[in-house]
Amino acid sequence: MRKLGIIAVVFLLLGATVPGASAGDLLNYIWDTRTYQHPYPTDVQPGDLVYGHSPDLFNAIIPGYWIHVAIVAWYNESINDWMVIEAKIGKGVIISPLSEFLSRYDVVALQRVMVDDATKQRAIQFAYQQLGKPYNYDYISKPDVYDDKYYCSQLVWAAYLVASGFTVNLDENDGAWSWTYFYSVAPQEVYDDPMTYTIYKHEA
Ligand SMILES: [Ca+2]
Ligand SMILES: [Ca+2]
Repeated sequence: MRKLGIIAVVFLLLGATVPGASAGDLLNYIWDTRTYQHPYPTDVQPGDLVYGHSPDLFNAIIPGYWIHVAIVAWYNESINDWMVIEAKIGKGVIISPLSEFLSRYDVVALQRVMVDDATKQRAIQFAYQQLGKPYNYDYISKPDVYDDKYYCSQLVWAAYLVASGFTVNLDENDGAWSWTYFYSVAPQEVYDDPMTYTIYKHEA
């Protein structure tokens, strides 16, 4: 796992030195051309967290089984799809349809957070307020809650911290050092946190 951490460092340097457009555009091209098939999850609620796993390049970049996480925001009646808010490599904080999100990954999961609905709505609101901010490539330092840039798991972690009045920390090790994740909050750590539980998982 230490090797994966070192790759994360390399990617951090890549993100810091290569013009964001080229590396990000390549990654998004790979995602956009993928069409994994998953049954649409039947039990979805605002505030749920959706995860993706890819078997290849992306798992070398992002340590942990899950390489991405987004927060479910609202149901869009006009396209019959849930909308998720995500901090995406090369794009920053954006809104995406859940069906498009699911199609990028060969394994997907949906989790529920053990808080009340009002807290979930505040978490969604926090994520919404970050729309348009750039992607944060720093997977090493302690992430800021109020930041001018976010990575995927930093966004959902910060959203639930603020929404809960700093009582719900979705980082499994609550910001402690690890050789795999350094001081970051990885998608895997949100998945493993005791305040989240899995309600749907599917492998294409
Ligand atoms: Ca925790
Ligand atoms: Ca952590």
